[in-house]
Amino acid sequence: MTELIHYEVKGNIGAIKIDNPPVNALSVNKGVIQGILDSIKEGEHDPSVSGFLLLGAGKNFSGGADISEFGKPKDPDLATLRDLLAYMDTVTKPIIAAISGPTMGGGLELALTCHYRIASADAVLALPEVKLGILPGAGGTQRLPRIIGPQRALPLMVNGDFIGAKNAFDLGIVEHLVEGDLYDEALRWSRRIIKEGKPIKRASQLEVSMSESVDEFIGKAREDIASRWRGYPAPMAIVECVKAALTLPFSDGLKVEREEFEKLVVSNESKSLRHLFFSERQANKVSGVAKNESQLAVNAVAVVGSGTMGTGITMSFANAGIPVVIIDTDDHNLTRGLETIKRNYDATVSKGKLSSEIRDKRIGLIRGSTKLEDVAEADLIIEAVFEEMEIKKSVFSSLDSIAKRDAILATNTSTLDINEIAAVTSRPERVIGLHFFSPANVMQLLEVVRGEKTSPSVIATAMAIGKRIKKVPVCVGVCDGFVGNRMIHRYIREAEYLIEEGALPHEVDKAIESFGFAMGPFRMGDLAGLDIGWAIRKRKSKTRHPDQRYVSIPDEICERGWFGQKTGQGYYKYENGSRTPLVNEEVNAIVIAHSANKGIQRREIQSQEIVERLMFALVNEGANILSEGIAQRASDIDVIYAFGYGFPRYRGGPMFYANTIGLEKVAEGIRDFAAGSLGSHWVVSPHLLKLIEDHKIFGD
Ligand code: HSC
Repeated sequence: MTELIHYEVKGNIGAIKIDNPPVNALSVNKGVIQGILDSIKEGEHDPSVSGFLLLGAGKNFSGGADISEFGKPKDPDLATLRDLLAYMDTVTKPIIAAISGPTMGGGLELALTCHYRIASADAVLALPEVKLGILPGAGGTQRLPRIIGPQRALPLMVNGDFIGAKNAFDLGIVEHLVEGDLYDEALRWSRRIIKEGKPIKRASQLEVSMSESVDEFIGKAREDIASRWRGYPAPMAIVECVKAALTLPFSDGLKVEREEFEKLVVSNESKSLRHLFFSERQANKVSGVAKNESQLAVNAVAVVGSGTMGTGITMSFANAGIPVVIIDTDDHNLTRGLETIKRNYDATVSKGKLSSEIRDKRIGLIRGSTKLEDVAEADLIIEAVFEEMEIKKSVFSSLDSIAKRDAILATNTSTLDINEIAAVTSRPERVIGLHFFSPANVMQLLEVVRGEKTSPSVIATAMAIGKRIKKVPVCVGVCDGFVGNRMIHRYIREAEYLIEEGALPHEVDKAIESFGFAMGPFRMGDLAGLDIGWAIRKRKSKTRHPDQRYVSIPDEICERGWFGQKTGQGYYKYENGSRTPLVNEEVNAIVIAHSANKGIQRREIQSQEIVERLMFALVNEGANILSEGIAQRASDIDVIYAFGYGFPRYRGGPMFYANTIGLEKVAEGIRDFAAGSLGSHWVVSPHLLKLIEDHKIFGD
């Protein structure tokens, strides 16, 4: 038997412990499932065994099927999860699952097939397969509706929600909650069940019923999913499985589930989502930073600057329970910043997403100050002042003289050279970039920008603190715009070229939104505020080469005072404070006149060209970034785009998408664009060409 399963007979109980760190994944090829099956079979034939206890070693029961085995050959001599569960449904002695920690996917399906379930207080249950583009494929779609009813089961599976032990108990998934030591209590409880002669409860034999008509229930679910999950096939497939649970015998329902699962697991959507699952975890591994690198304790944070970024960053720390002082030497700005924070929290409370107690607790962790000296107690100081090198340098030089010797000095710059900022301090090894995205309290992405001299320990601390405040941290190197913004500039530039050549802003947005982005580039600009880019362009205008192709349409829009949603119009019109974008005919006229002034013959541009030009612009720049070592790996870029820029997750990020469609196709497309009359700016990235030459793809 595999070493990953420990089987011992404790009195009359056959105790089976899954011991496959780090999350007790139910691997086929490592023999984990076969080990459980063998143990149960052994106990079935052992007269001294009256029942089984199934539990996980370490911190959890099981994180589910081994995701890394999807799409790979399975050892035909070893049992699959379905084999195991089918056998468990025939066992004549009670099986009790003792659930602890994350119990997910196939792990929960295994528990649902047991006859009783008990859970420790730290247990977190979910059928999160939908997040990987698949569905619970080991009977979960048939058993959960039978245990808790379809109305409760369906949303849990469609959203992949995590629920705590108490919630699971209230729903009836778990029969008993354990306070003390899980193993001891589980043994005691199992013996009691057996002694009392409690019946074997098989979920597969439960009646599934509901008061509402099945057609009505399923019809509503289909409607809801069609509107909420465009581009994601798994949620609709889950509905079909639940319908099967409601209308077919258990064994036929399993067949439907299996068919739907097999279709999904080979889909590009699922491959993309699985790629992002592993990529997000891979991004935690930073070259030159050991796994056990020493970290600095961060118990107090200071944020310098109380504008949009400063307030959002402050909230991110308070939300994670970390005390934070927000500093602005201008009293008026500070008051406004603190009011913004309060308003944001109040809005969340009024939407019912936060209790007033938690709001008060969070606000209680935030202190405002007008004295820079108040950074003195902080372990981590994040500067979020105006994006101007001289201002940043002056702030850093002051911080260096006030902050504790071992404090980390971080900048939230989105463009400036961190090495230059670090150079004004006496501790460049403790200077790092923490590039938050607006709104910083909402957006998940955090670019951790390592300077030339940033120490491994500071990088490790920054990555850890990023996770602590529930961000997705990705470590990148220094260049103008780092990874995300450097690429997005190419994308926006291409969108501007497209409107100069013949497309209208709403046509570009429509094509990109149909591709799967939540918002096209022009709607995104309107939301972010067009004045920000305008100010940057004005600053950079002195250094712009006179021969460089430059689209002045955004400037012409800004000159009219149209900065987007906040002024009621930008590329679009927004009537009566609404956020619904309406086509702005005046902007269309500006665009058309602009092309005429430049002598550009406008042409009809198909959405395929729009999508390809914008996507290839991202991919090509991503390839350059990789060759310069600014991003450590292609998958890091995908994580940045999925978590920070609304790239459709079911396409896996720009680099994965390029792999999906083929790198040759990308290079060919770029060559075609370059051959066009206005395409001289297109040059295929040498890194992309090298990959093609070597028959490789991004990530190899
Ligand atoms: C599933 O169960 C399908 C079923 O319906 C069965 C279908 C039947 C098919 C039959 C076919 C015949 N597998 O996240 P962390 C790794 S689908 C493999 O940092 P945490 C992870 O990559 C699965 N590896 O830990 C990382 O590796 P690294 C449904 C897995 O403590 C390491 O573990 N389950 C893995 O922050 C640590 O991960 C899920 O979707 C897995 N299942 O969070 C749950 N899970 O160190 C996915 C993790 O090398 N997992 N790893 O980078 C999670 O959500 C989180 O990992 C936990 C732990 C909350 C479990």
